[in-house]
Amino acid sequence: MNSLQKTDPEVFEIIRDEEGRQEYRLEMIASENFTSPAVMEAQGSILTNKYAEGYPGRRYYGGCYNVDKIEEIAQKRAVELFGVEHANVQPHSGTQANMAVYFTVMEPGATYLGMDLAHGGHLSMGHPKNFSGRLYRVIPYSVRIEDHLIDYDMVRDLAKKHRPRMIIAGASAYPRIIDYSIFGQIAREVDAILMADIAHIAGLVVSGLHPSPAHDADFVTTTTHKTMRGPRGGIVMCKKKWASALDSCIFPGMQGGPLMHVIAAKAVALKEAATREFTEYQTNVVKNAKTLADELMNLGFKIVSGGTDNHLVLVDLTDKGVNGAQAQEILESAGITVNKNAIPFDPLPPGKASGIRIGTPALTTRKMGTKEMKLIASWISEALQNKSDEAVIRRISGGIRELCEAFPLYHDKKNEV
Ligand code: DSN
Repeated sequence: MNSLQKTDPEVFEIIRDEEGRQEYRLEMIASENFTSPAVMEAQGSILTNKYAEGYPGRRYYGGCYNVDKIEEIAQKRAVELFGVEHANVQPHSGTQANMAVYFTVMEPGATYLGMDLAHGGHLSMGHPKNFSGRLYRVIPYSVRIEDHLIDYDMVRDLAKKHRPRMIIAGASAYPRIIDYSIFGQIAREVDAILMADIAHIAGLVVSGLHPSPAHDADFVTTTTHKTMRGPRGGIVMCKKKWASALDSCIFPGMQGGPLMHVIAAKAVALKEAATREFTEYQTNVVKNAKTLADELMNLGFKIVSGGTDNHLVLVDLTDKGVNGAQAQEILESAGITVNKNAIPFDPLPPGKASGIRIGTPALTTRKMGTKEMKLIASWISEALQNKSDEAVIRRISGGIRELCEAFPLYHDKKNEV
């Protein structure tokens, strides 16, 4: 960091402040995580200097022989880890990965089915201001009112009625197992393409803790951060028959030069994800989320769907006298970072929302376990009940600081520097 400090002390100081925030507060955004020092080293490497438009062996620039090897390693590791026929590791993000699939299989105006954003879907699955909602006719499906599980009958009925070109199985705020075999059956019944967006659960999928869509889906998209714990970025995987159309859709179709430093970091993360330690980590992520959900229920909170099967918990605050936005702010002041989130059939607009989404991937990376989850649940409850009591919030924030000190972040990295 020395040269950054000299060249740009302003940016250096802000990064240092962010280091403090990450170190001493509880990071519970379900889509965030802490990458390994090795991933950051690859991402911060001189590969950022290289242009490499095209694909390994077929570049538009000279001097690509090293980055070719890196991209081939990343592709091979993705194919092996996810058990797929083809992988493109160039998408800059999860939304770009989804866009690549849409552009590969649909013309503007085509119809697709996606999970309703208000029921756990993602911006790139049909938000009216996103390309996904502006270019296509989106038919949203939702969860059932009685148990908050995906309404597969509704998916089938809508698919038969609208005959979509594509069905998307995937979500960014759904705490339960997604049944890809039912989605696959429905897609086959109506001759639609099935795309699974596993951005949130990819780490669980490769660790065998969530069923894999590799068999049923024509395309699988993911991000490489979140539970995968790699650099920010995306990957698209598909059956062989789509490989060449997909690749040319990504380049030259929608992206220019790939970010080779990020692709190197993806390769490192994919290697890490193939280890026994990673499977143990994912097992603990789920264990921690279940403990958090149980403990919050013991403390009188309503949890969407009555629990969780994965890395996240969706808390329904409708009977707590605070909305999601207020809860996010109160918890932030105590030192717990979460995000406001719509709950199914939410009476409030998304800017306020009636829930919060809490995830365990980042704290589990710090090696926190079920004991710490119970403590955190009690702090969440206490903070929300005593929102105007500064002494209580101060006490909780002091407890959080001590807890964070007991589970230091990146201590190995600091020793290396
Ligand atoms: N914004 C991410 C999330 O928080 O779920 C998805 O891209």
